[in-house]
Amino acid sequence: MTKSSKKPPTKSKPAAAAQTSGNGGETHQTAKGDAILTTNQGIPISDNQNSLKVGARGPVLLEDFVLREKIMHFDHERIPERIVHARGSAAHGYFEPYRSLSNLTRADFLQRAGERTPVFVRFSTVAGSKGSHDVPRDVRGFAVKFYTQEGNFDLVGNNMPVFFIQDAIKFPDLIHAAKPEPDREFPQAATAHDTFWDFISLTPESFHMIMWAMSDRGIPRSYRMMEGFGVHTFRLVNAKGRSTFVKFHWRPKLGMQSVVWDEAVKLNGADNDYHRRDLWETINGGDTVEFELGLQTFSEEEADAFDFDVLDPTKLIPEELVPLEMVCKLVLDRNPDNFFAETEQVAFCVANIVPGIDFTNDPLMQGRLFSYLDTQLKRLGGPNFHQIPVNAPKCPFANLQRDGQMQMAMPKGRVNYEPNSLDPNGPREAPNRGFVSIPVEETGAKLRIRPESFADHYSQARLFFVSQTATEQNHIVAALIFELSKVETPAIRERVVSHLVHIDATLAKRVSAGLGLGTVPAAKAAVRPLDMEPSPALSILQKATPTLTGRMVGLLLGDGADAALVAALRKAVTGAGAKLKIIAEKISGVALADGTMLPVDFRIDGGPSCLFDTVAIMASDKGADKLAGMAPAQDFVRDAYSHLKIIGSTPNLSTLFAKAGLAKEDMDEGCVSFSRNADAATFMTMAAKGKLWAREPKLRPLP
Ligand code: HDE
Repeated sequence: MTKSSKKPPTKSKPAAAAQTSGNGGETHQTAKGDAILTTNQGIPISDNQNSLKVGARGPVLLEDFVLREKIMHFDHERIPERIVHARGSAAHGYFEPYRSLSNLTRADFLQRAGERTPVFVRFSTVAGSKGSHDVPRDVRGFAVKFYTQEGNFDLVGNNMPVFFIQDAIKFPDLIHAAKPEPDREFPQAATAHDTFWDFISLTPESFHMIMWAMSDRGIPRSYRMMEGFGVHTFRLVNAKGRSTFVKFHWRPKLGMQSVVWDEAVKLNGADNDYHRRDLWETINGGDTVEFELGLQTFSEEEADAFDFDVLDPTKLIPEELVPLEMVCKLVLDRNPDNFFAETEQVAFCVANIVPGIDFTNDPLMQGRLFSYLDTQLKRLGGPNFHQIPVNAPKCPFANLQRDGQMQMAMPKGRVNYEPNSLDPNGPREAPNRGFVSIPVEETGAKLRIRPESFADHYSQARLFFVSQTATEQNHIVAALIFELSKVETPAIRERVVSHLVHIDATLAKRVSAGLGLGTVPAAKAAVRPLDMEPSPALSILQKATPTLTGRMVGLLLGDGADAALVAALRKAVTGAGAKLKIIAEKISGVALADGTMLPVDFRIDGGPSCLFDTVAIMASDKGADKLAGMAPAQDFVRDAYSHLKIIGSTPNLSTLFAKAGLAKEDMDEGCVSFSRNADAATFMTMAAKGKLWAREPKLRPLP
């Protein structure tokens, strides 16, 4: 028994927090207007600190309904996490067409230029659990719920335009293989292990997606800086019933940006919530997150003429073949009020579609049409999850479905069936406005078979690889070597390389050399791969334009830095639409040469350089000496250099650079000296170009 437990009972009375009731957010208040705590039954609670006991030290009574209700509710706070895409972050916003798309679709929300439709968008990783880190090498989910006036349309996409498998029946196998291995439950949120690559090596259709996943698209810098895709071919159907095939593309306003692998590894340690925080803080700070919607539209006849099948989700349509028309914008401008109620409970469903949009026979999409409703039933516990505010349509909705767990609606009257004559004002079918599936004719024998037109597994993987810059190709080589070096079974490594041979001979040779393998014979290919025209649109770097908008600049300050230099940098950073964060020895502030104390955002060991897009370091001579002796400052410089960042620094920091392992000859064009205020502009021009790729081969040589 502890001493304190023998003390006489105390009654603490901190201010009671407002307790809102579940129904409509009404707050229970005292006569004076102070909010009071109540149970879920509305009974005022007199003491929220002590359970009901017999005497001060006696047993707790079963009749303590306040305790039992509170603990019962707590015990049930968690719902099953998503089997895939468990970790995600979301935001509210709106969607707005630039022009009417009535020539293509009768979808109500696409008829009028400038008309806003509310949206809720959830970004996610795929493989990791809810509490996993934000920057694993992984695909990212990009799911958009449009609350249109003709019901909810969910475009449940990814940040890559193709997928690993061609048929939904393989999805459980793919995900089992990618998730932690079942006997040991590791590795978490990582594909670098035997079971994943075993499955991949035996599934040649996955190799196009593997090229994407091993590219820098697998390690985005921010949810704000990645593309999104609907993946499958959909249909748009206009008022005349004419159907046009369509691929949906999201393009980030800030341009695409990724991190380098070592940066991702360090980010996951430095800030587990790197992407979540980035999205939240951007919107919380009053900025918006914007994307454009682009459409690739094509007819049935055009589709028939392609070298690939548009129903095959392992294929994309090169933009050079079907150009992209940017038609709408998506603006995210409001964070959720409550993560659980909104981000966790949001239920996307590929089958949520509105009149004017329709499905195709893509067998992956067909499987998804079943899966999402089924998974929501499990996660959200019953058939009424559409009534949860984040899932409910924002247009009137009515039918004769009734009852079920957690029914919140209160239908009146005796009529719960249709047709009926007893409720003439009840909901009726709408033959003209209602959703009508496009009457496609389907015939054929009942078979478990893949079409011949799905048999080419390597041509587009090759297209992707040859469309990358040398730097981006190096990253794919490095990623494959990294991942396969974590695979313990040599035969799996070899089998993967046997597929790479079909994609690109040098790619296979380089990966093989990196793994210490000799010449690996090619796997058996169903169809000989074709050489397609390279598509620059598939490369991040070929599309990049210099910018620092929406980026973060980290300024490490030692004692006594020049206030004018700091001010010049701040002005340049703000002018470029970026944010400046100050890192220093103490969180309480850092003294500048003119005696002013500058507020600090990060203590030095909590603000490593991997958190920033570009960095600067400034100090007085004395401050520079002190920084040189601090390991976190040395790491700050070493990592910034190794992550190919532009580094601005005052000239007195050479000892710090030397201690970080950087000799004079390592000082390249990415190391900018700050001696005059005007140097801030030179630094910013350099930094806007992004990473200094020329530095990379010397730091991370590859076969
Ligand atoms: Fe999903 N997927 N998926 N998926 N998916 C889920 O639904 C599934 C696929 C995607 O932020 C689950 O609510 C099957 C492709 C996103 O809440 C589940 C197949 C694409 C999200 C499910 C696929 C996606 C999910 C798990 C193969 C890109 C997160 C929780 C046939 C076009 C949505 C849930 C959110 C979530 C099934 C393949 C995107 C189990 C069976 C291809 C963005 O229903």
